[in-house]
Amino acid sequence: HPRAADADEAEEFVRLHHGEHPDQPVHLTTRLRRIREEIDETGTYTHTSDELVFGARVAWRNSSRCIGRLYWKSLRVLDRRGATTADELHRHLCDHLRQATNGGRIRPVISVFAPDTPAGRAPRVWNDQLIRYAGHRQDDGALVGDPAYADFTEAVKRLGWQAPGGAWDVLPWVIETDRDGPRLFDVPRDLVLEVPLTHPDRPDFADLGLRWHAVPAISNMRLRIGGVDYPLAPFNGWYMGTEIGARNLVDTDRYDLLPVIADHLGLDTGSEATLWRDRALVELNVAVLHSFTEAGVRISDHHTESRHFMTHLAREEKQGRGVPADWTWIVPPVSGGITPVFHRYYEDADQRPNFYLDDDARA
Ligand code: HEM
Ligand code: NRG
Repeated sequence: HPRAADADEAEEFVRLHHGEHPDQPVHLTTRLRRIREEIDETGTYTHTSDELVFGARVAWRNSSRCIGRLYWKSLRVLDRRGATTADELHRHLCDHLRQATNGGRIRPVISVFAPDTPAGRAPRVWNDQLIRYAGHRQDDGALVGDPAYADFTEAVKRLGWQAPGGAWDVLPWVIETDRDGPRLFDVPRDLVLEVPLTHPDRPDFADLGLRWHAVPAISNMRLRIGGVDYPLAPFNGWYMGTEIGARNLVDTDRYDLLPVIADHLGLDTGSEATLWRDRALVELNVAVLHSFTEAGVRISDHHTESRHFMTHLAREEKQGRGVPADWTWIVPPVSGGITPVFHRYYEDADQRPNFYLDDDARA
């Protein structure tokens, strides 16, 4: 569904950009008139490089579910609007991973591909993150790998993916263009940094064979800037340890590992009141943070990230800006009450630019 740009939203965005860059050489009323003309003629308009960079950074700043926003100004923005073929897209996605991973010194990066316009549909990837593990349904009903990806795994198998069948198989990319339809691409192994999990004071923890990938790179959110939709704009920062140690490896509909870890630690699982789940959970989170740090892969713990978010709130308020935030996402999934972000409430608001999931009712 090709889309026209919303002229009022364009104006609001250009005014915001101008207001935050008072020394910009671009004349506000001239730019506004040019945009109106362009939309009248073509149904859309093209962002300048400065507008694209600012728009992507502010979309992060406005992401009310994200605790990591202190660094919003440092987002590295790769302008990939010119890429059209699946091969070009593939090369740029590889380059994204290379620049983001940076040998473990992870950098926040976004790659912005072509927008939807009345002239044509933008390219897409089917993957919801650039790096994820497959989930293989066995004949006996058991599941090997990440259950959250069982349907996606079946879809890529139908497209011809030859799955190794292990618990940690990195899923291939499905890149879809109007010209070629969906095409499968393997993610080059050397671009996927992974960390095997070890525990600082339990040498045999490594025997569990657990691991996780270094870079979380969301690729299914639409970036909306000034009334223009960029359906493919994958972005990444670094992990907060709890995302891996309290959710991905722990949720009962994900790797569901607490019973395995409790058993490994020799905990008494006979009664909930021994808090064996909580004890296993803490040791797993210790292992995640320890392993990433030892491997030289940037990660942060939920106490530090919560403090940084409080700093962000203060800094933004000093700039005269509110910080829209969703308490239910900001508060970490372990030890909520001993982090400062727990002890207050937040205003939430749908401020633009922003990132949207396409089944969102909003926008
Ligand atoms: C969500 C941390 C960078 C945009 C989150 C969540 C965490 C987090 C913990 C909640 C995830 C969950 O519960 O599943 C961080 C950290 C970063 C970072 C530590 C390090 C720099 C970024 C960047 C962007 C971004 C660079 C965009 C440019 C978002 C968005 C969500 C989110 C849109 C909500 C995702 C959704 O609705 O599923 N972030 N983030 N974050 N973050 Fe960040
Ligand atoms: N919980 C998801 C990732 C969501 C976004 N988290 C970030 N984003 N840290 C997971 O893969 O566990 N980021 O851009 O850094």
